[in-house]
Amino acid sequence: MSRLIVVSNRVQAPKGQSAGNQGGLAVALTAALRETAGIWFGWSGETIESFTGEIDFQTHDGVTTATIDLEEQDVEEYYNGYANRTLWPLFHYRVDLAEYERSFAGGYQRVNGRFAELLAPLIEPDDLIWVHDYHMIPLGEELRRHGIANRIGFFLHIPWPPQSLLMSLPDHRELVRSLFAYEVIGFQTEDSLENFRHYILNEIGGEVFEDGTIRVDGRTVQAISCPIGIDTAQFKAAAETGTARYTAYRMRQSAVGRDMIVGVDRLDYSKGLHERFLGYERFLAANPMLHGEVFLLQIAPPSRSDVQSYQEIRATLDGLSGRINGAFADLDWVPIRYVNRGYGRDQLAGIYRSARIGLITPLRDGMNLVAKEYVAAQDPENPGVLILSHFAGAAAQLSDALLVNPHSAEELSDAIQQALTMPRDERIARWRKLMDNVEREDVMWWLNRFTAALTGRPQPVVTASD
Ligand code: GDG
Repeated sequence: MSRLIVVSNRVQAPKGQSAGNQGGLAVALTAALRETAGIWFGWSGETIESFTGEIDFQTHDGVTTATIDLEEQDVEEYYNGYANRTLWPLFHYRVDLAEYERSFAGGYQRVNGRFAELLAPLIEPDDLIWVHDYHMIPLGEELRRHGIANRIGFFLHIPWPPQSLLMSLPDHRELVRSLFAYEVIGFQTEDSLENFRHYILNEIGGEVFEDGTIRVDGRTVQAISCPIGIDTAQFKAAAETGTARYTAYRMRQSAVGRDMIVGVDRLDYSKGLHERFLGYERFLAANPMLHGEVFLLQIAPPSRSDVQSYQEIRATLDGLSGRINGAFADLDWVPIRYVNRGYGRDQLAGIYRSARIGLITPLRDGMNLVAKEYVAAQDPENPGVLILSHFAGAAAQLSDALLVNPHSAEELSDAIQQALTMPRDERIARWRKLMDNVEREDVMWWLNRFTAALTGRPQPVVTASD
């Protein structure tokens, strides 16, 4: 079996982290790395004064990680710059927030070059290389420059935007052309794949074939839609742990007789938190008899706080939650509990399970794993209701949720009302269909589907018993 080399901006199998605290992606990738004695390569998250090119190798639990430190200018231009101030907003359809600076593009290319230079000598002829996400689009091409002829795959975790938006990116053609150094390109949804195909046909005159292959300038890739899942069995089990039960008990104690609505999102403008609060405000205004009967718990750990648009969304949400609480709260009731911190996975599972509604309303999202986790954590006898944005990649699989347009406060308000009054039979029927998908198309299904395309063989890299 070929050794797997995973490359991503950050390595998500940090030293000494217990398996129970890892996200599903890290669990699945580390299982595949362990099975094939592979390596996970990426940035350590540390900044140093000047780049040394040293690689820190660590082996924990049969998994080897190889991390490098970056210098401050790299982090500013590549990570805070091109990745998070240019590509992230643009790929989430926020051209208004995208910043185009040549120095960002230069830093992005430089860091991808550094990754390739340090990674290339570690690669053996039979290795399969799997590159993750928008930070690393040109890495495949950089590796080819170092003579790497292995099969290399790329998976994009975020949406691929329509051609008309992508064209606002200076050098968009070069960026897209660099993808043709890969053998396989994976997208979260058919929608993203279709946007990509459309761009290729209309912007650079490539050829798109029925079997999913695409040819540009004589180079061929296989482009697939391959939606990521969660480690459903692990999450289901997490919801049954003592920690989860105790957390659920604490939630009930703190809100006796009240229905909880929960949202869990990194503090990011793409997650639609502003619009969600406005929808909830509309619901409160329209339903005075339900005041005191329901509350919204919004967990939003801050992220990317060096980037100005993230500082702005944080300030906006501080103001909005304060305004809504000021207008509607009573002596013994606060309508929004807005929490800027993270919780452990088991606690999170307990919170999901005690919530009557999962309110997940991104304006754009590659997939949205929280929606799947909410489903996996429910009590089969008395499940809650998932309200999900049409614009989350997950909506394509989770069509039995209450699907909403997050831009419409009225639609959000109506959906909350419908969810609160939904009969138990309907909740169970909807949940079963949702859970059926979350169990079937889990993270191992995703991993095996992608690696099967990459190897060109249908055998799974990781088997069910791992
Ligand atoms: C990108 C794409 C795509 C959140 N708060 C806590 C916590 N989390 C965990 C959730 C979930 C993960 O973080 C967030 O994943 P999402 O999918 O919701 O969103 P992004 O971070 O934007 O991820 C996205 C994903 O990549 C995978 O391809 O689905 O579309 O944007 O697992 O549970 N975990 C813990 N405490 C928290 O407070 N332990």
